[in-house]
Amino acid sequence: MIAVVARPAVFSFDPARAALVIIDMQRDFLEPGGFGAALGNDVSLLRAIIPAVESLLALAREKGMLVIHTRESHLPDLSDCPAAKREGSATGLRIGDPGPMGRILVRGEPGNQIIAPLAPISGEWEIDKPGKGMFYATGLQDKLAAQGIESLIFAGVTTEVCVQTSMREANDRGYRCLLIEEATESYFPAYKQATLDMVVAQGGIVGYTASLTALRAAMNEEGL
Ligand code: C5J
Repeated sequence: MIAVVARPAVFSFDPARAALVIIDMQRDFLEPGGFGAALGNDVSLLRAIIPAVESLLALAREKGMLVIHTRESHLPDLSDCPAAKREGSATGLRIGDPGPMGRILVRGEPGNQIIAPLAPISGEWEIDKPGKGMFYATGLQDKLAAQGIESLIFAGVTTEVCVQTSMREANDRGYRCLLIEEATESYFPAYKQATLDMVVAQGGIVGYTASLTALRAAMNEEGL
């Protein structure tokens, strides 16, 4: 077992039964000229974590851990996009509309691709999710069960939306969850901090958080 110095307490996991989950590091949320920027968000905040997520991904690959990449995306006919989600934005930009990088949040469009430095490689899982959470309408739970996965290490964007929703879904399904602090970000820094605090409140009600340094130190200590 690997023991990571974490909040609110030490997080222990078996790397053979753990996966790294990188949430929604897709071009539309991170690149200038994408959907996120078109909504008026400062994408430089999210871009700042790219080196940390790259390091975390390299660590997981080096240690032979399962890696899962998610994308928030919808089918081209939008049959998996509820009307409430499509109509929900007050910005005037709707899912499926033509955006700066192709149709907004539609599978296969340029803006829906994972950013180049984090591109999945062979053997890594790619999960297209129509919701905020990674378990909703994806079949992921069965795939994880078949693989014997018990612990999930989270990174990605945005902390308070798709990352937190996915962690809460995972927590309800019995997974041990660890969020890597410098590998997640929000367009609203206060929301990131609030989410980190919420996750670990009440003795780790949703899970644990730790620095990448602490995770790396713990994995190297075990001589993996
Ligand atoms: C959002 C996400 N913020 N990946 N998606 O709509 O958090």
